[in-house]
Amino acid sequence: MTIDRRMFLHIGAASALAGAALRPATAQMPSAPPDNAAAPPQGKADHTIRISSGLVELASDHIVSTKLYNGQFPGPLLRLKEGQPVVVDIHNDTDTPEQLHWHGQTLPVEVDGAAEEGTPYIPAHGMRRIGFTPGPAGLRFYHTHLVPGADLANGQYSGQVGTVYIEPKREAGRYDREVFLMLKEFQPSLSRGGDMASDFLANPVRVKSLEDAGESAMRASMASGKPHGYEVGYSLFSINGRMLGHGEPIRVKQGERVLFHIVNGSATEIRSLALPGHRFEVVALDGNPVPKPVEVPVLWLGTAERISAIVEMKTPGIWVMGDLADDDRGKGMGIVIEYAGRSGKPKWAKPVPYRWDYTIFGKQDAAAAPDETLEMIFEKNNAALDGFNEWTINGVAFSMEKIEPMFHLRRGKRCRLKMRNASDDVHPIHLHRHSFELTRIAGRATSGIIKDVVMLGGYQELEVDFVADNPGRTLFHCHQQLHMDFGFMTLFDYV
Ligand SMILES: [Cu+2]
Repeated sequence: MTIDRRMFLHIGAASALAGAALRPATAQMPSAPPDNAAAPPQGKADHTIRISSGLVELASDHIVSTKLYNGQFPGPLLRLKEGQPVVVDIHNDTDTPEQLHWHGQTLPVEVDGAAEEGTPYIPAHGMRRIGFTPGPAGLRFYHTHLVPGADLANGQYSGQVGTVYIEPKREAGRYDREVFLMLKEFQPSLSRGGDMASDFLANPVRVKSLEDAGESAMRASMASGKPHGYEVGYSLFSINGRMLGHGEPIRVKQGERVLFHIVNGSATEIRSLALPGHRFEVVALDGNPVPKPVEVPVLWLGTAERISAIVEMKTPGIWVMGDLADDDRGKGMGIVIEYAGRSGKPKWAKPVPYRWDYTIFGKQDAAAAPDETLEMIFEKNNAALDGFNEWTINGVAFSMEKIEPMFHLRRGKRCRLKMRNASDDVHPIHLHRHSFELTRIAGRATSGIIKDVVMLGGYQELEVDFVADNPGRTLFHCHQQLHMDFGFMTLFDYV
């Protein structure tokens, strides 16, 4: 893993604010066709979410002020039942309109929570009542969905993240109890040059044509005197809103099988997680049971990815479950696992080298043939927007003024997205309102793994298939907030 904190350079808040002017206010409302959502019923809501500013006590000496759901971080865990309609009241006590996105659910545009698709805003100092039928089952989450641009106090840089668990009819795997973990950083700042892990994906064979294109674009930008585009770094890290060593430990008994439901709630970061002396049996990715549950020593989660994994507690002691990056773990990204009857200082040990490979959880047979294929190439214009990198899909940076669909879907058809990454960054690619099946990763065919976010490695290729079965505008974007906000987004519509 290449980590270089020396590259890290804080820049002043003034520059950040100056950059904010790059992006228009997010309060505009695109005209969208009316959707198939029925008006929510009257009476008492099943759940109430209140957006307001508040404090998060990450540690007694590290208290941050940010926007929260119901005054807490993470927001309340919402347990829903697959197929059982719910009514949710969302109150916005802040001065700016908000969007609340139900990540990973197959919902209508009216409630999905993306202005670009046509979801109405939750007005400042106002509220929206929404009704929907939850699904698919499994680990989902909810988060704000704005375009903060250079304003690192807003969007998913804030504390507006919460877990949704949609109870399935049958749980994957035998376990004794569930533990939910929300991984999240606070106090973001802009830096030049990143320290993000980028060499952790399996089969890291770069596609020559993509590498040549990306590297020559980068060389040309450097030759013209541009520095590296801004990245975002953080000074505080937490699991379930507490820095390592500052919250309650997870208390376990020897022989217990604990099902961890882990959400990467970061705006921009890719996370790893290991527990010395233990292995994770991955049973679901993004909430969907995998064809082949397999034990691995380390988990990797791109921004917005979720993993459900069972750990058999068979190595008694007091352990740190945490990020592999010493710096991030040292600043809070971890949680203590405490066996009954044991005491002492929590121990950390670096796991064996391991590369993350989605395909080990899938089937080797090829997926069904698609009805149509959409080709996409992702490119970076280094530092092109006042020092921020601009991102394009097929040469187009998404326009927040036009909000135009670029790809057109035919209802009922199986659509393949063939993606090519002409940059050296890892991109957690996300599709709204639909789940997709991984069909080819870095040259290898796979099938049976259903997700809604997937990491595309630097200079690599990726194919996913989905069935166009949820009419209405559908947003597709990189879930790295800084990439999404500066162009890496597009809209699908149905024809
Ligand atoms: Cu990206």
